[in-house]
Amino acid sequence: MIIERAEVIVTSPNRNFVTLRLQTDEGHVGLGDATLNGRELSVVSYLKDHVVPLLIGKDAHRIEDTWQFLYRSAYWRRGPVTMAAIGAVDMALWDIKGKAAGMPVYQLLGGASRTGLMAYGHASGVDLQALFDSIREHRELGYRSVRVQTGVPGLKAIYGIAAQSVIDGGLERYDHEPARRGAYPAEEDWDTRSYLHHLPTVFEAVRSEFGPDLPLLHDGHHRMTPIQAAKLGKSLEPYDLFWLEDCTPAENQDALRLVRQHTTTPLAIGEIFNTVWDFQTLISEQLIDYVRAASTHFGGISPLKKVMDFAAQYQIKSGCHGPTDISPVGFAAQLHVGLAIHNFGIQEYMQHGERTNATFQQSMTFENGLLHPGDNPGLGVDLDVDEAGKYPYEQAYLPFNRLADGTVHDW
Ligand code: EZ4
Ligand code: CO
Repeated sequence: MIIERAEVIVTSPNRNFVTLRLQTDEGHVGLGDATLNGRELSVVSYLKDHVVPLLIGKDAHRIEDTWQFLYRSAYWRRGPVTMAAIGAVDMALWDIKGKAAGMPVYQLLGGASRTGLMAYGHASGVDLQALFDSIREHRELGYRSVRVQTGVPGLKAIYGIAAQSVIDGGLERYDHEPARRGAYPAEEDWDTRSYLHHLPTVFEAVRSEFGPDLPLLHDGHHRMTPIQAAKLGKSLEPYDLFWLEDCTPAENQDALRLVRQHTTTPLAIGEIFNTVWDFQTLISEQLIDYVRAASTHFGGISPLKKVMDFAAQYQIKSGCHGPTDISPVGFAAQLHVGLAIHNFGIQEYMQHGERTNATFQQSMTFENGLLHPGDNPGLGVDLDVDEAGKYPYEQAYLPFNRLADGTVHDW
């Protein structure tokens, strides 16, 4: 089965998505997600200029060989642009293999290890009242666990509080994400001291309102030093978090060793990691509890399965990154992995907007708090190319942070 055609499709139904569409001589179509939030066109170029020409004429069944060829033959390794491009090829080839076999991808990965994947949603609010309302809304939507993010007194705008923005003249959520359309990133503010004082009071209030059973998560979004993160982990111990995510910037992995020495709050990291090797120390030294890798930014399904098998030896579980800037294709890819592996932990699920769901038809279901990728052959996602054509790319950036004295801080 030969790859005959390869196209890169950019569409912005609610936000920008980059999709690789491969077609074989036997008529099978495979989709791969190559969306890199805020840097989308760099992956389009990497694919169109450097990858697509190498794919035409290749055997579509040779997933591992194609992955290794794209990874090793470039000489320059890793990085989000390269790995998103390779990830899209990998997903598209798994999609094709599933369709050729007449099976959903999870069957090819070993079959289902559970009935569905526990999902958590993003509850947030500028203050406690808004946060409580958001937690209730999420429970009504069927979520059995939630991430908790709130405003911090004295700070105007911070990460993780669902915002609204104007699209086509109407007020609509911009796919629940903080990226903003425009030519320059929005500026937010930050003060770690205020945050460290405030956050334990938020979790205390949430626990007293909602009781001890609801699994609660929190994303530190890379903004603390190791000792600050250790202090936060310790101060949150009475509230029994499911995990504390990205407590320190991802570059310095030694930081996690220090945090680990001080707290039993479970740690999750890796949404901006690109390869299995980025997790080598964190997994083998048991410095984390959950692997946050996303199929899209991690080189696809093949390496995600490998890192999770490695993690399984240390009782470390999955917690794949599932924001709306992962397209329905990338999201489906990690649902298939999550359903198949033994060491599944939890799946982040933010939910795409209506136009996104109309552009990408999905066999996925969300029932009783559990996600399932569906049983359509392949990944179970179809891209409506005409619909996609209605929504051209729009420049959008993630925000950045400045401290009160003007210093740029991690966002
Ligand atoms: O900020 O996906 O856990 N989720 C996150 C996300 C990231 C965005 C960046 O594109 O941290 O909201
Ligand atoms: Co995160």
